[in-house]
Amino acid sequence: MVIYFRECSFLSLLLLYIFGLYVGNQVATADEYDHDTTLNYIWEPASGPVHHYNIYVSVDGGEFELVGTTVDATPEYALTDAKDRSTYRLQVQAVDAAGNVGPLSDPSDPITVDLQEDDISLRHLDVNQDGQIDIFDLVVVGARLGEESPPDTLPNPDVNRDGVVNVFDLVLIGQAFGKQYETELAAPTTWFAAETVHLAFQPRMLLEGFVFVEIIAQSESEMHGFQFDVHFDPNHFEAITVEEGQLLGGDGSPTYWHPPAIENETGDIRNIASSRLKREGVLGKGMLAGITFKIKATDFGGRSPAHLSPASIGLSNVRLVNASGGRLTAAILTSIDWETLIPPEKSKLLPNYPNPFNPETWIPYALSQDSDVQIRIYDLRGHLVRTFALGHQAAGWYRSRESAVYWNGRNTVGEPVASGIYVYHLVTPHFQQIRRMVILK
Ligand SMILES: [Ca+2]
Ligand SMILES: [Ca+2]
Repeated sequence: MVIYFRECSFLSLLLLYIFGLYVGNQVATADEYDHDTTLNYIWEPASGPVHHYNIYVSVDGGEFELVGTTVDATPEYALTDAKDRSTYRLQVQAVDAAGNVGPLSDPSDPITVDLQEDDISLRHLDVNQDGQIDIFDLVVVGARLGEESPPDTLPNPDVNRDGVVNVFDLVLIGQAFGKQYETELAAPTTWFAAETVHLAFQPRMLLEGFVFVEIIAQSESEMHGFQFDVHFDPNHFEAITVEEGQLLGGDGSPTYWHPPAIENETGDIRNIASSRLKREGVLGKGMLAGITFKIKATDFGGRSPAHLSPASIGLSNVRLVNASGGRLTAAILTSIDWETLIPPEKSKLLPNYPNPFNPETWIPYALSQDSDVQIRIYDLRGHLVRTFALGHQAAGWYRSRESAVYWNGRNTVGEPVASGIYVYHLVTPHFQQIRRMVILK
């Protein structure tokens, strides 16, 4: 928004006293309205019995020409359709009911219309007109990439107003990410989809002293874009890189990945964001983004990350968007189980879950060293019911549903076993442990 404000004084005392139609001090302002510019002029009324005013305008130093009159004695005039880069000066002349005309006022100070000095205005970048530039604007552009977009389209994803929605519009929004401005427009109602997207951190060990933290989403609703900030404890971590995950582009759709800003001094990574560049959204489970951290602690010898708090990395400003620009509800599991990064000091067989169960359960365990692993299931009479030969496995934790042993409650020949107590037995060359579980039917 460009506001022009000029004031000039001009007077002719002689004419004032003779005609009473002298026009006093003049103030001119101009308001920008999207493409065209309207210059709104006001001036101090003439002292005599004014019927209306004549308006003379000079464009770019040319002659003053009569461009119109006011409808009555109200001392204001709107000069519409002023051209960008042109300079305007105004003179007014009071006219009384009998047709007597006063002298022309002195010319106003020149006003040059210069829309180009402002980059693309925030108002254009704010596609959904809610007062801030963020992923909600980006997804509208991403969903309409390649379309032509007339200037009067609302909302208009063609933020640079060159007539087509393309990557330049994406980049402009990306550059303004996080900016806000005052708007008198009512914010559009952001509706929330019924489905919840589950977000969680999943750490993976890289080389010793480095960890790769995935931000995983599980969505039963079509997701089109995301934006969030990550905070981390700068005493323990240094963020090295942030990379996009595969979820949004997993079906081969291109995406627009907004490179986030890493601030290691404060422990912030701001505006991690991406949008699909297709109309359709995507659902399922996968990584939104992955962050490589260096773990700073000097005592981290690959043994115990116990000094790391489960909340040492967190998410905020989470915005998940569907292809219609609707907001998906996010359920965020932020605590990180750092222990899973480091193999336990001793191998262990962990309680199966669920227990009791019918008919399926998961059997978790942990290995202190690389081992050949078997899990055997016996009934209480000592008969072997089922054997899981897991082969040679790396030291570490096997306790998620993806990594633990899954048992469907059937024996070696595929028959469902009877209700009752069963024993499960972890066997490695270095370690054995037995636990009990109960099938209730
Ligand atoms: Ca917006
Ligand atoms: Ca454009």
